[in-house]
Amino acid sequence: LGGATLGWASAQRDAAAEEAASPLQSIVPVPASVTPAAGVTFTLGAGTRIQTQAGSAEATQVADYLASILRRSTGYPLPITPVSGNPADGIALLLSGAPASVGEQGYQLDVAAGVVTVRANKAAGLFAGVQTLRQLLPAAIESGSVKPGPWTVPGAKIVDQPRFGYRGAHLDSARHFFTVDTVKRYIDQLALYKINNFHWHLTDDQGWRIQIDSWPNLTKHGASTQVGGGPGGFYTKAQYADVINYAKARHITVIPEVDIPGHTNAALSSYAELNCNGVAPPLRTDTEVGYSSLCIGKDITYKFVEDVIRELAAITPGEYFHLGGDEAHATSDADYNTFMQKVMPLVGKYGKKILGWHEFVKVNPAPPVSAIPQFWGTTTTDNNVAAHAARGGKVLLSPANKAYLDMKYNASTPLGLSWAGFIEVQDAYNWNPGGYLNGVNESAVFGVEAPLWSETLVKTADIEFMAFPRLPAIAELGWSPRSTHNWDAFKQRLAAQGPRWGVMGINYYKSPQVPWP
Ligand code: TNX
Repeated sequence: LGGATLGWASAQRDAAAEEAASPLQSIVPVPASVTPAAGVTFTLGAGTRIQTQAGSAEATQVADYLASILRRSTGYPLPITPVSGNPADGIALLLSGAPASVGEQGYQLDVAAGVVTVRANKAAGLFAGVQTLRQLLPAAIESGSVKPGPWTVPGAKIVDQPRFGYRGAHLDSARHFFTVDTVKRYIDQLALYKINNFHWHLTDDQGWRIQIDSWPNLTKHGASTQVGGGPGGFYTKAQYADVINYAKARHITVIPEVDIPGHTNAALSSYAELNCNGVAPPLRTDTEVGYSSLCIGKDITYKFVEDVIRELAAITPGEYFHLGGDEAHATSDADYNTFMQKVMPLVGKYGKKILGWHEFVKVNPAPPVSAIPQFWGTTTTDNNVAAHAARGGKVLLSPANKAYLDMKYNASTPLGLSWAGFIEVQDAYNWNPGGYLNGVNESAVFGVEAPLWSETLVKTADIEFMAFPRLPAIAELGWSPRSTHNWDAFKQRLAAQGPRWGVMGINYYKSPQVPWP
């Protein structure tokens, strides 16, 4: 092959002709452009070093991350050194020389016989390039113990950048409590597929999971159970900060969600004064929705909400705060409107922008145009969401019948729910975020997010079974150009991920739609 950059499709064909199962054809999400370099191979060896952009702590952090993955399975020392001049050996991570077109999150990856170079404009791009490099190495690179190798990378030039700046995953820690370690493991898995936002559902009817100093009974009482009646749990502020830092080192921003005014039984049970009748209801461990509401007419409700937003915003570096706002069936429309008009400005007061489940955009006067509705419906028309887009607002897409990772794959799936239907892997993949909702075209799409509700999920293996392989499908919809969308090609790439998940101990669903090796 010459030096000319080929389109994705022709690169696929040429690579297919040369080498049947090249890792260059198996990258998920598929890169915008891959140009194989025939006959060229880089081999990671005992003497390989990782060079980073001199003087960049962020680039060095990416190098540390890469080294920590590669050292485990190769056993090589992989020292990290600042680059000087034009790197001629090892793996180089450079914040120079990337095309402007790859933006802040994209990268260029060049694999030559002697040197692998990742170039990006920002550290986020280096991090994305490192995820691609991981997938170009043999599956055993993901092993937690030393393996023999050889550690080869096929020669190529990859130029890649995301379709949407926001690619999210959500986890419900309220219905069932998940330990910090479980959350971190999921965050590691998100990073592998270039997801850059973690939406953390921290409160619901069955449990309040985040320490709030000014309202201590929220966790003392409100965190003490979960669906099914187990002991529940909560995150201290220190644990929350630990997760935020862990995610940040993986270029993932944490978005906390406090779901109000509905989905609040745990809070109402913790403080009698938050109830209109002054009586605290018992804690709930069932999975009903739509029965609880904060008391819209009481002043203390807004003191409570402001305290929570203030304390949580203060420990949240990300731009967004998620207000929930869904399924407020126990709140009248007028009360919902009153509530949101009072509460939305509090998010701005503490320096954050508003995210919410899409119902909140119905309020009048309309939310600020910077607010983002997260569409979770099962229809392709929503007039209030379309009106928000018509005002110039952006929309986050999580259609429940496509993107909900808690829906069963089929009738015999042991976990999950089915209110939005069954979602096989092909269903999760076969939709176009940029043309899904009427009145919400590509330019109005903020991004894509895969929610994972936990009514039926209690442990890491459960999370993984529902997320894999659908999470990578949603990740690809968020990252890869629309022109690459092709189920037959995607299912092959997905199949090639299976052995990696095997090495990583990920409990994935072996969908019959995917030709697993
Ligand atoms: C609807 S999606 C809910 C959640 C449930 C979920 C289960 C949304 C905004 N609300 O409270 O956990 O369905 O799939």
